[in-house]
Amino acid sequence: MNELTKMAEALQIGDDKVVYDSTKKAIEQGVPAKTILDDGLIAGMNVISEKFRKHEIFLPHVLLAAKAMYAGMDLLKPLFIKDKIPSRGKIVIGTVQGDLHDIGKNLVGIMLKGAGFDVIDLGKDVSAENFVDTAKRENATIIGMSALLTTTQPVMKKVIEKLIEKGLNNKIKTIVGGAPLSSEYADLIGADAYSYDAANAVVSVSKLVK
Ligand code: B1M
Repeated sequence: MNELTKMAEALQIGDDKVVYDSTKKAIEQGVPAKTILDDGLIAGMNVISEKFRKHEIFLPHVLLAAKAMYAGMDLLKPLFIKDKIPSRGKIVIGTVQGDLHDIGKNLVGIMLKGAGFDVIDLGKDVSAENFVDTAKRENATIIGMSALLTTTQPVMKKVIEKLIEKGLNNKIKTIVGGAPLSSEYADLIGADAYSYDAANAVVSVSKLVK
């Protein structure tokens, strides 16, 4: 069994020790970080997502899988982030209020940092006020919001409404993402960009800062 398959299977049973070891081995074998992420960690999490959706597994199982995912992501992080790149712009990111899913948002942050953006990560459960106030205070030109729940998506609209209310919508652009979102939804709420994954978020943010 190769390290990527081993990693994906270990992630599914929440074995963070094996995920850590096989991520380390794959890096040592020269497997590209993006391949380890996509074909190892995300592949494992996709199986968890499907089983959770079908009610074949329950929340504690998903929590263990998330912990195992982080064991691998922590090793990959430095490989995506290169030192001393001049800043290409400042972006405030976070998972919206009421939502505790942060794996995807963290990946977006890692990729943006790796591409030379200055990233202020507000974490999860971030209120509309916090997004807008921080972006204003820090002179950020972009707010990036993540939502994984259909019930928390509307917070993104609140952020955009606040920017308009404060006359900041021309200065601060918004990008949204997360599994339940679509470009149609992004258009509907007036977001400036939508991205379906972390690599694409870098492309979209690069366009927004131009
Ligand atoms: Co939850 N969960 N969860 N969960 N969870 C989902 C989202 C769900 C779809 C599962 C399902 O039922 N099939 C479902 C939502 C249904 C819905 O709203 N329609 C769900 C539910 C219901 C819940 C709870 C309500 C369960 C409960 O309590 N009964 C609860 C809610 C808690 C809360 O937030 N208030 C809950 C809890 C949890 C855990 C805590 C156990 C855990 C999260 C741990 C953590 O994040 N630290 C968890 C997990 C892991 C999942 C699934 C299985 C996997 C999510 C994940 O990390 N994927 C998820 C199933 C699914 O998404 N299909 C599910 C891997 C990650 C790399 O992908 O986050 O999609 P993703 O990010 C991608 C892209 O979406 C995109 O790029 C990323 C990387 O490529 N992207 C952006 C994300 N943000 C972006 C921002 C951008 C651009 C791109 O620009 C700024």
